[in-house]
Amino acid sequence: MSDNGTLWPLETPSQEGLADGVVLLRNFCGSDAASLLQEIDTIAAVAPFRQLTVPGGHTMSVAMTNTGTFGWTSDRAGYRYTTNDPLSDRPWQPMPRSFLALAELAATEAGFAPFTPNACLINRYAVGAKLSLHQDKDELDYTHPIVSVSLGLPATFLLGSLQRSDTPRRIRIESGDVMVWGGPARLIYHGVAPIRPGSHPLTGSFRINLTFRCVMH
Ligand code: MD6
Ligand code: FE
Repeated sequence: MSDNGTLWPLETPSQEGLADGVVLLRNFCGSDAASLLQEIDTIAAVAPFRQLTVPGGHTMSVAMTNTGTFGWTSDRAGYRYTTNDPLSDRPWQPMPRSFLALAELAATEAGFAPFTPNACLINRYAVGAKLSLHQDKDELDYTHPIVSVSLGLPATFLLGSLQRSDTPRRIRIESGDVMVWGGPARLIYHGVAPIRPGSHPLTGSFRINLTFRCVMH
């Protein structure tokens, strides 16, 4: 099955090295998009998307939920991984096999095998939502890569460097694209520019991003 509507050009899978340790797999999972989104609906029915508060006190524009042994969360006390959803105090739901298989395959394709994630952060962006420049550094073990899957509305990904002050490169990311990120790039600054208005055949006015991580335990 294809997620290709008339307005959405069909791209052949291809691989781009964006920086040392950053590989973009274009349209790697376009044909899985509908079934991935169905799994996400099932997950969000139990662990709903929520806009978290950061330690500084502001509310994130991106709404989040998780699947896997660990889930990322934030509140006034800080950022951390938890085994239970703070909203329900029940464990996050097990990661669907299809998610695990996709993450493993993408990591292998990018040269980061073996990779067995135990956390999947699910981000939902409405139009205007953004993610400020940050490093992913709550995982404790940086030998593992991160696999990032984009679905729905396109985004401008901000790809920085190890120094926050460097101006990030702007990279257009579309539904089905998978970015794999590790080794020398594991701690680079990155973010997502405000999502532009639009409509995608599978997600309407949203962008969804999955980031698969291996959290130390
Ligand atoms: C997003 N992604 O694309 C947010 N982090 O919605 C991330 O913050 C991210 O895509 C680390 C590695 C890849 C990513
Ligand atoms: Fe990140």
